[in-house]
Amino acid sequence: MTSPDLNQAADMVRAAGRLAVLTGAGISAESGLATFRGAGGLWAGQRIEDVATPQAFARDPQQVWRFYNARRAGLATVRPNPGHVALVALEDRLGPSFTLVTQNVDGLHQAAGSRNVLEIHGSIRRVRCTACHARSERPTETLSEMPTCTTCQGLLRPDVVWFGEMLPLDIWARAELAVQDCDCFLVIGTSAFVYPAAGLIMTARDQGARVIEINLDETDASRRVALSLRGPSGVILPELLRLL
Ligand code: BJW
Ligand code: ZN
Repeated sequence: MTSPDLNQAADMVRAAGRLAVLTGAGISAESGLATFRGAGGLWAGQRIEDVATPQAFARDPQQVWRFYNARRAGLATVRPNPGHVALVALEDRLGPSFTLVTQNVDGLHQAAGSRNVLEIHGSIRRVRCTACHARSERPTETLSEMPTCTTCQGLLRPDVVWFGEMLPLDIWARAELAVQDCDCFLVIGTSAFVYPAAGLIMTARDQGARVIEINLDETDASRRVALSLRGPSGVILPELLRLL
């Protein structure tokens, strides 16, 4: 099934020398992971803005670790969906002219086979010591509610970016450069509520890129984009790819 909008999107993608992509929690929804906002959001009864903060961790690290441990355990059984897989195929076609920027911390792009992923909000599969700042990969093991560093016994935290924290500067710089330099920008499965990630949409638009949104619903970004494709990314992305 094709629509005029999908054909137009395919034209824009085909014409793009350089393509950048921004993904959010919505691309992983069809893998069974909850999104942050809206019905069935992640932290029952509480807003993510109130728990994903350094203040919440300082106040009650066990409660924050319970939240992240539950999500880490959930990752053991989830698999990438056709949306993730379609982005691998786009990277295969475009090579270094393709940049994938993700707000997601779930690692599903890499699990699908994407090679060059800019994780601007970190990774739930990694931990970081609050004392010596050493990072380590802990992709699958079960962690306690007060996990400690094997080197210095400091309290570990998830290696993710909470509200009020800086994004990893080198990764963010690469994301900004790619968006400043792209001809077409695909914005997939994000509410465009959280900055500075949402600001990339204006960066792309202001430098003349064609911005295409793929989302189930209208978002804060919808009125700023050239084209909105409404529907599940796990269906739309493979269809788009088929038209290229
Ligand atoms: C589908 C679908 C399907 C569903 N197919 N679509 C004003 C006041 C105070 C602060 C600020 C302010 N203005 C800006 C700020 C800064 C703040 C911010 O943005 N706050 C907002 C509340 C306004 N930002 C920050 O603090 C950032 N740092 C920063 O700015 O540094 C500079 C600074 C330093 C010091 C002081 C101040 C500034 C850091 C932001 C960190 C965000 N971290 C989180 C948690 C990561 C770890 C974890 O996962 O636990 O990142 S919050 C959470 O939101 C997570 C996500 O990456 C992020 C974005 O969410 P996303 O991906 O868009 O998900 P949803 O659920 O919102 O949307 C899903 C979408 O999918 C929906 O649209 C659905 O319709 C769609 N969908 N199924 C297609 N099948
Ligand atoms: Zn340490």
